[in-house]
Amino acid sequence: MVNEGLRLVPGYLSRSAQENLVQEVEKVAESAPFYTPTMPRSGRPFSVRMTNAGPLGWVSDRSGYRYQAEHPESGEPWPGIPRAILDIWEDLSGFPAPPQCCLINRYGAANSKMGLHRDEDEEDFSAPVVSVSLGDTAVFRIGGAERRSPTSSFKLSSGDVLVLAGPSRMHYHGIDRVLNGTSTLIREGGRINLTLRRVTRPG
Ligand code: MD3
Ligand code: FE
Repeated sequence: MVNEGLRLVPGYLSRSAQENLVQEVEKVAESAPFYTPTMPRSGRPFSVRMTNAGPLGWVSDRSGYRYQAEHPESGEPWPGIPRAILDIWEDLSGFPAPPQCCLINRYGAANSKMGLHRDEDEEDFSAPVVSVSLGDTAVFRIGGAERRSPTSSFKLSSGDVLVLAGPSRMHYHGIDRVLNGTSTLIREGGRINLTLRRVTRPG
């Protein structure tokens, strides 16, 4: 089966739940502002801005990709993962421990994308990844275990949740583009993605 373990839950979040999550993201960003990560080695800026909640945040700079407990610009610990986000993980992940990282990706109204990659900076891959889409619709692409594996693409709309368990957890994926003006959820336009992950080995 192609993308075994992938489960898309369209329309999982009501409009009011989505509005609440945008408010929660704004609160997180008050203590941990969005920043522009840069690519390892080249230092080229990402087109997506990022922040995190939870004990470990995913960051990228010239030195590489890694998880760390502090915001890279302020040096402050990341804020806790909001209850409403933990609830989504509890309902859909099927995993007995809470997420350690909530990466928050902010796609602006123009030309933000994310190239094909694997989520492989974690120590432990046994837990699923849970992804929540808010705001403008994204064209999402997913392939297989190798970069050259065939890919397929589908749209992720505001309120959709994607659960990546089993083999799909390690599959290549990316965001080809964001379709401007497809949602009224975010006043300034664009898209927010929440990616929930376990990072360290259990025990
Ligand atoms: C498939 N984020 O932050 S979400 C990322 O929309 C990331 O911002 C994208 O990929 C975004 O790493 C894609 C959907 C997603 C997230 C994690 C996955 C798909 C995935 C992990 C494994 C396979
Ligand atoms: Fe990813």
